[in-house]
Amino acid sequence: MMAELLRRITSRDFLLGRLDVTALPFYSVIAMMAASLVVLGGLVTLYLLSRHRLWGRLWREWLTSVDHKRIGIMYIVLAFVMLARALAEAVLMRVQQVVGFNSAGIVPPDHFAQLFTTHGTIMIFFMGMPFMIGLYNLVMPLQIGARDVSFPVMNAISLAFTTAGAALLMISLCIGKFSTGGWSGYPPYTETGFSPDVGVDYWIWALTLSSIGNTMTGINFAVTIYKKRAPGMRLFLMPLFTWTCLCVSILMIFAMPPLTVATLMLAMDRYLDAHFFTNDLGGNVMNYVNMFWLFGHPEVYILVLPAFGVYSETIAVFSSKTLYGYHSLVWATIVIAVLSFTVWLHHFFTMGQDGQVNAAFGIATILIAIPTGVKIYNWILTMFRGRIRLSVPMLYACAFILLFTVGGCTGIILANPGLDYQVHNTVFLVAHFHNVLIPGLLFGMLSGYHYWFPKAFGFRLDEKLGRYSFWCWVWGFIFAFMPLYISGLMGMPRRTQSYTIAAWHDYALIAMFGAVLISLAFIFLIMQLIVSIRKRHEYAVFDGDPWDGRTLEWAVSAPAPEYNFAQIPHVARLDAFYVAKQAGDPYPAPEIYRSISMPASKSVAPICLAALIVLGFALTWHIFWLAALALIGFGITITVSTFQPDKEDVISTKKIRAHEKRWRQALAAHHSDAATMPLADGEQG
Ligand SMILES: [Cu+2]
Repeated sequence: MMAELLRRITSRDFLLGRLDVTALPFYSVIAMMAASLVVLGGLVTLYLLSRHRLWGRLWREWLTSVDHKRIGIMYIVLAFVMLARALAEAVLMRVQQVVGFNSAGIVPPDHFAQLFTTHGTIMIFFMGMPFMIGLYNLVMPLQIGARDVSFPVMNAISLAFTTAGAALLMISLCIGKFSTGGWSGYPPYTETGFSPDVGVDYWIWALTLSSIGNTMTGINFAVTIYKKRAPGMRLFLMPLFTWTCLCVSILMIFAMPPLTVATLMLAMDRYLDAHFFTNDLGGNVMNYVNMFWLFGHPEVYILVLPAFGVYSETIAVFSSKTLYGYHSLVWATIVIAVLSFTVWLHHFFTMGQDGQVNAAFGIATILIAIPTGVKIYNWILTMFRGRIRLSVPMLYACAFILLFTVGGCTGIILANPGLDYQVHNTVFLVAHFHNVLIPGLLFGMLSGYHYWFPKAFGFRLDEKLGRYSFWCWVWGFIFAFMPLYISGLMGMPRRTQSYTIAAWHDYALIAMFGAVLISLAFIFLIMQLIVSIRKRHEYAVFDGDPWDGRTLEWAVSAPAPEYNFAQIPHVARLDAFYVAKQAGDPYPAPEIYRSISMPASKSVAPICLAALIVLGFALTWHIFWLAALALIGFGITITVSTFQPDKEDVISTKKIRAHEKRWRQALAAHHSDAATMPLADGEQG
């Protein structure tokens, strides 16, 4: 294999590898426009940063920061940017499926295949994962009464890995192409025989980098939860959101490595002719398929459990009630996490194993409905006879309960191998997983976004625009995906670019209308952000508890100070902060203020980011000298950083006392005119 590598290195253009002028996206007008948009967007961002002289602040306060709250916010910004692109691609695909009836339409097949591949890859790895990791980063250390995660520098480096993967996806839009092999990248199609160009290589390195980052995040979060809880906080006193974080972290530790291994083995097939997954020379496609779904099914719960965590917080808070059946909810979460490793084969019921095997995995799949059902009942019973406030986070929770249940039921249909033979590879499946992942991931993330935004930035988001966006999401989802159940039953294959069957056309039209509504929902979200920033003084919630919260993150100012807690709280029971509020003493002043040491900013993460982007790009284009340089640069950076003693910023007693004083004055002012405060009136009646 080494000889093969040497031959590859010497046979191509040494300096530029496969890179030449044909890499520019001249193959389609739409791709050209998209590439121009990305370049333009990048240039405008650079211009604005320079004009407002923000480079220094960006570097000092954000890029080199190891503060879990700032890292969390950066993850969420990444998720929103990538969501914008993947939504645009979704609309384009829906338009194509309308105009592609009896016609070639506007998007050529090769470009259409890139669209469904990038859409899926982004939504899973660069929208869903960063969004939920971002929320956990922002909130989990506060919820357990910690000052930061266990490994703050590694946290920043994990973000660098994920961002490097996302950057490769954006670069692929302008230089070269992306994979046409779908988000799951099945060989043998993704082997060099069928996909010789750079697309699959972009996909491989984007996924490899992000999966390594996610494994590190899993380790970091799990250790943080085990080791850094406030005194008195037993595991069964942790808020549900933190519980889901623990389960998701363990899932990531076990599920991400199979993906890293699968993509690296595919890379060995492509770069070194290794034949792990080819059809000949002893390779076997099923090796890939099993490994991919050994990651892929737990991944569903890595994405859905965080949303379950968010809903468990928002439903309790906006019903002004203790979460119903806390213990059963925790156990249901654990059972789902364990079962999620036992069902991967349902992703390939039709791949030729015998009926006994299919039956076993079908039954295991249906079993997951039991703990999930327990959760749905717990949430409904939490709302029962509660004083419900229908604020935006709660609206998303209600929509979730209704819509997710429908998605769950169609999942039970698909869990039957016999039925699966009828609808597999049709848009019925597309309808099902969007029906699970939009209410069960995206709505959860948006619920959490509205809920914790005040904690991150110190002001609330505009309610009215939030509601507009919410209704567009809900109806957009219904119109975009419910029709696909019907056309799926009528046999419309997924990933259809062009067709001649009239019966599918009307449903495609309705689905396109839904996609337009969803883009409207996204526009409202952006408008909401702009309007809320403009009105930030009117919406300010410096005292830190805008929703009458129950958990520890609401017991500090908003935004939280960099050290989180002037004095680490002692936790003796569930909802301790809420109970203390009822007793009239929620904010005990520390007897004595002490100075606090926090890990100082470190430039290792942004350097790693640059090295990893170059590494992925150079490997994709076979520029091996550059790849070697980037890898060596990355190695040296990490090694040097490891042996450098971590510096600490000492926050003086004076500074802490000043912040605490200002905050306590705001608290006192709030409580003297509580009647005029919006949205916190649930408890006054
Ligand atoms: Cu699955």
